[in-house]
Amino acid sequence: MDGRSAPAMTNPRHRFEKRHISPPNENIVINSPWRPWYERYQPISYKLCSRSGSEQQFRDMVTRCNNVGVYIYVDAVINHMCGGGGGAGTHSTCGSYFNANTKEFSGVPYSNLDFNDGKCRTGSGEIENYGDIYQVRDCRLVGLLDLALEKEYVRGKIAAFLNNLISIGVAGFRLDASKHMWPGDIANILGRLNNLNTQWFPGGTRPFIFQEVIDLGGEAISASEYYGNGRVTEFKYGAKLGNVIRKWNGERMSYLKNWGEGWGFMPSSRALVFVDNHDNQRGHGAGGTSILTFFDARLYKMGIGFMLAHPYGVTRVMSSYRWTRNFVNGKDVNDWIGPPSNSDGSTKAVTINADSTCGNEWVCEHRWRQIKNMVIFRNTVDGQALTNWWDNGGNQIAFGRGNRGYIVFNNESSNMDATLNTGLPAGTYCDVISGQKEGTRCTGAQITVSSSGSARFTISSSAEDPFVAIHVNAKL
Ligand code: QV4
Ligand code: CA
Repeated sequence: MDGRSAPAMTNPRHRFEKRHISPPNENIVINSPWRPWYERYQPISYKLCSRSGSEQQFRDMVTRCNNVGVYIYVDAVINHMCGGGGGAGTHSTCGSYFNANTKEFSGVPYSNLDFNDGKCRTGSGEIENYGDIYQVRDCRLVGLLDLALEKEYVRGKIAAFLNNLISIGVAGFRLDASKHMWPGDIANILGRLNNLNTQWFPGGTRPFIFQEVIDLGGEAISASEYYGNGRVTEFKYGAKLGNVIRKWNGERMSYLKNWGEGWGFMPSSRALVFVDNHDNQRGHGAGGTSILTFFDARLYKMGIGFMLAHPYGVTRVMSSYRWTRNFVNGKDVNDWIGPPSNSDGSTKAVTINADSTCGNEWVCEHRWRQIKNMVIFRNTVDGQALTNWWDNGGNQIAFGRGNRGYIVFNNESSNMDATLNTGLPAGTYCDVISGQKEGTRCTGAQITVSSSGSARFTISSSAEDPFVAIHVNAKL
């Protein structure tokens, strides 16, 4: 959604940063009476103008980001156009005419020949049963007009859209609603894509692809059907990690010892993982109430800290805006609220305050010191195996990443005082959670690693953040 991104890395030593952005193409404008965030998941054409700005502004952003090594990944909504109830007119972000009743989208153009309604066999035309793979792929997802992706014409239009983005300089795509597309149709479209723009990427570089498939088990469609096309979202990750950190269902952090495939997740080499996403942070999509978000900041930082320290998967950090939740019978009836916006409907700028937090109601989780520093930790330990696991059988755990980094959590209601084998070279390290290394000093806690590699960790159960992380790039 608006502003969603992968984390910022401030350390120039790091190779690059990735940033996942909201759908940039033309979408329906829904005034009901205020504009919901989810209108961006209802395409009207593949022109590049949205609440986030014009095509020129988009090109300018991609160019400026690429020039400083911040690569852009576009959320590509190619399964469908707007909802069948979307009406007719030019209430669209670039003003293209469309008619949802006759399935005419003049900005592409698509006509009624380009949709799946003839193929869908349900009475309502909607997906009624997720146990039927034909319904899931050929019927309408929540009323959204389902594109006939087996058609040469439709494939060509989508490939042209994605290739236009590649030529502008984007580095890859999240394929929205991939479960609702046949893996073979996705493969065909991907086969038409150009290599990345050589102004910024080495010749022959393919776009990075990750497919949104919600597979919590128990459905007819499995994530594994999509491995051949690229990475796949692993939704079990955030749902289960939320239970562990919240200590629900008898879960404890010590059970994380075999986190990953040992928990029934897809192979690490296939997985794209996250603690929360733009859907499940507000009760859409999958995961339910266990999902950790910025609203539970203390637990959230622990969850993100664990994810970024652990070697499993390609990780993604959420970046959000604040809204006021209003739970009615367990459901947030404000789950539709769109991004901070100006009176003309455009999205408010992400301003940066003097203390480096964000203004205008942007949460900017990726700028939180603990999260930003854990991204640096992840880059520092990249390629190292998980080593020196320790736990107390309950909710105190610790592990290292070879001789590059070490992290310790105390999620108990009692204080922790333990001397642990870190595997790190002897020396004094800055804890990058309570502070960080600045010049020749630590702004937060300091940890001393002995010549044998051991160090004493004392973590109060009431600490602002009950975890400590050290790595070789934060050594004095
Ligand atoms: C409603 C009724 C329909 C009816 C229709 C009539 O529910 O039964 O036919 O009106 O027009 C919005 C409304 C939804 C409305 C629909 C069509 O919330 O009530 O249907 O528009 O008008 C996001 C939101 C949806 C939103 C959609 C389009 O989450 O609420 O629907 O955008 O604006 C499954 C999928 C998975 C999906 C997840 C949410 O397998 O793919 O649900 N996740 C992705 C995105 C998500 C997005 C979509 C897919 C669709 O991450 O953000 O949905 O692009 O698990
Ligand atoms: Ca479909």
